[in-house]
Amino acid sequence: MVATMAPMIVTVQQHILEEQKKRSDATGTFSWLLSGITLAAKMVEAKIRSAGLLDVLGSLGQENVQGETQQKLDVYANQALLHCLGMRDSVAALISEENEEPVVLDRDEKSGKYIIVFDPLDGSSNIDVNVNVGTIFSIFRRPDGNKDLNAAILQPGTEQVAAGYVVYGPSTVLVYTVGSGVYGFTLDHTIGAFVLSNPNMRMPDHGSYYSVNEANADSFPAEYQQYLARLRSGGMGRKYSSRYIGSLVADFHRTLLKGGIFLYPPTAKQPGGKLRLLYEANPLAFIAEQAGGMAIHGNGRVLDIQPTGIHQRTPFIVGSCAEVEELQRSFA
Ligand code: P6P
Repeated sequence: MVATMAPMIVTVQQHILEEQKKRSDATGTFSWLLSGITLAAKMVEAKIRSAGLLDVLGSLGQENVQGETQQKLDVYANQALLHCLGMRDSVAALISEENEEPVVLDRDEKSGKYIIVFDPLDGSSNIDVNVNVGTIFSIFRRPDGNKDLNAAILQPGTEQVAAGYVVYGPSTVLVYTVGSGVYGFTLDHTIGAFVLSNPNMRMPDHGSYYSVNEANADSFPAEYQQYLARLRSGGMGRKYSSRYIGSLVADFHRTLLKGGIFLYPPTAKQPGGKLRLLYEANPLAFIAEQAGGMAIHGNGRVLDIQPTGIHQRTPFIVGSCAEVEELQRSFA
């Protein structure tokens, strides 16, 4: 009796190594970096899974650099990522939503080759009501010969070499791109590894959902109000439903899988938009475009924005080409 092989599984580590082989500058450093992210994600996931049983729910009674109340798990997730990535050589700097300034690890431009930007736990206020939350990351290479680390940190999104997110939900899914397509991996607890579950993810050309916080609608610029009115009235030739979870990674993941559009326009309270460019909009825009979708900030492409600060915000509209192009025409 010939033993049958278990069905072939591909872990995220194996997948990254395969992707690395396709690249002329493959050094293996990059896959080592990503393994730091997947390790931190497993640490965070373990805490979230048992959050109700441990004293990790609720707030710490202090605010982060954004002036937002820090949840206990925000701090834990941030420490996990700083620890796991800080141990990786070749990292020049880590930029986190939770840290006012970059954490500089290696100023030498010959050894400190990568800059990693992340939102350790986006949507964390939803944890206490058991709603999906996520980790978002973006990786840049430090330009050869770069002497000004700050300039290397403030590169436009087009310069990202990798981006991804982990959505902690009914299952824990890691989605990433290194610029040659988008791949999804589901955490298999029986082996403790992220296993390929969504090869070559494509965003549908159009969808039937729109996702926006309607409570802010009265203060949206006119183009957005007119666009949403057309969506609601079937003026774009199809019926739409509204879905808004209020956790960016969850709203984005649904849009990636089902199509449609997610919008966080300028509002009276946040005229420059609420979502952050470096560790929310850029990585998700890179993934959306790699999957055949689009991401704009109004009349321009998110990835083209030249950052001026590590915590700057931007209006963020992402989704299927049909829906995003229709909005973009309003700004022409
Ligand atoms: P609002 C969560 O706080 C977050 O940063 C994103 O995850 C989410 O998309 C957005 O804010 C929700 O903001 O103003 O609709 O509650």
